[in-house]
Amino acid sequence: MTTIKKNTRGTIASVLTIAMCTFVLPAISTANSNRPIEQAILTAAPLVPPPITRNYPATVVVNLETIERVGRLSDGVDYTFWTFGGQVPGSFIRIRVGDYVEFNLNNHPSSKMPHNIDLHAVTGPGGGAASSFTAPGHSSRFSFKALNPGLYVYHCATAPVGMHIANGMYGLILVEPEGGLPPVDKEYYIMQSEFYTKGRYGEEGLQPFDMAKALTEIPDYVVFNGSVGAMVGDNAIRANVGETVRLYVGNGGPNLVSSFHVIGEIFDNVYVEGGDLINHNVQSTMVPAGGSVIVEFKVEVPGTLILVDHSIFRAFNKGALAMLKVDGADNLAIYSGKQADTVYLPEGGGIQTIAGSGIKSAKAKNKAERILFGKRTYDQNCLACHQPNGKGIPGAFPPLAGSDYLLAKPARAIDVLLKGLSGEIAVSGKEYNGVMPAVQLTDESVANVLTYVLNAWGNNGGEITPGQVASKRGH
Ligand code: HEC
Ligand SMILES: [Cu+2]
Repeated sequence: MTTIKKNTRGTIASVLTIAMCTFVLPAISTANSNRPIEQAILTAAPLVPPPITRNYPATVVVNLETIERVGRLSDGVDYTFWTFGGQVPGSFIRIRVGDYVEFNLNNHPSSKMPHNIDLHAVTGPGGGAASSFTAPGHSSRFSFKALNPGLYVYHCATAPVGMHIANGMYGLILVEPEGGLPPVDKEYYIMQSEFYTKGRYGEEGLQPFDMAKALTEIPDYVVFNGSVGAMVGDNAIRANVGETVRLYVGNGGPNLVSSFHVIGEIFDNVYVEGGDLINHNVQSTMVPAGGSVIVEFKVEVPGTLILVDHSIFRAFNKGALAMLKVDGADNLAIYSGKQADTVYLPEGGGIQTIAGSGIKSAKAKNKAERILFGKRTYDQNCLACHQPNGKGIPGAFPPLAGSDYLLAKPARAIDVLLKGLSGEIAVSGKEYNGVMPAVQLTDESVANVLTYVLNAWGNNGGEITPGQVASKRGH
């Protein structure tokens, strides 16, 4: 800093401009040398650099490093990420329309690959790709003028392009319009992308990239900000009741289109595809691979909002889920919380009948077969409520594993199945007050499923025969 000051004999303005920069490469800007020079502030997701306050263009120097490093993809799962700035997604870059950007791409000496950058904000061949092609341990510079405002994806475009993107090489650059964006209370950076690994979702260890899976476009992971759970629990993004929130959302792909949705909110404003068109009152918005969106909403009530790709198996089974925690006081006029939980008895309170699986029940030749067939009936007709392990769900569905109600009088269960059951009962010391619908099963199937239940999960055995069921049915 002192050296810079010693050499500077210009106006006070130029002293200030240079003093604000932490590290300035000698600018080689051709035209318009009275444009002030600034060092771009880069941030790692979910953080966003501060809004630009100047109302004139500047020369903005960007120094971005490509580095390959092992990191966490999910609990127990590591991946060798190729990154812009050491993180996935890459550093957020914020400039203003009309700015002249001097872009320095520095490829870390430890890299095994050459890398480059294609910024969708660039007007020029390859978005800068050829001009920024950089071997390990080298540095490249190119410059561009930001002609169009908007939120743009950048990514590596070194062959094989798909692989460089699949390994994590993408990020966002915001080109603010003249006059900037309207002020909001909170801004966050979120980028969706997929990972294609040799092992299945959750398979532990260092997982290599799987080209075959990438070609078929069936990823093992779909994530926000580079890993499963990057923004959940203590790492959730936050806001307070009454605040306005703006999310800069990108989709690095490489393949999938995102149906971006926030569970528990409605987008007041959507800058469609990151451009000028503003839509209002939107539930889910499409983010193309290699595209973006800006969404804005006001948080009115406290709680945890869940950010998802509403292609919903991606959210709950592949990782595309993040959290926005909203703190503050309840507003019961907008959202009441749960006001009642009562038993629902349609059509005036009679016990309902649910249709059986319709599978023709083969006649069991012996008890072992009866148990085998009974398990199939259980899986199709009982498992949803009483659970695969027979333990039920506390407060809702009683257990069949170790149920004193069942094991005391096994034949009573025939009536439960044929007629259904409702009202208060005690099972293994706990009260239940639910409704078990009558199931439409043949005598064979009732005998099979109860025999299975009596012999499963450590229950003490026994057999129910079709004859017993027939006599209870009364024919
Ligand atoms: C829709 C949910 C549901 C399904 C499906 C269901 N049950 Fe139940 N079951 C219940 C509820 C609720 C109760 C408790 C009823 C009460 O509180 O009076 C119950 C009670 C029972 C009981 C007596 C209590 C105990 O824990 O021993 C047995 C035995 C039983 N169910 C067996 C079965 C079998 C076998 C099937 C499949 C053929 C089945 N149920 C399907 C909800 C269900
Ligand atoms: Cu690359």
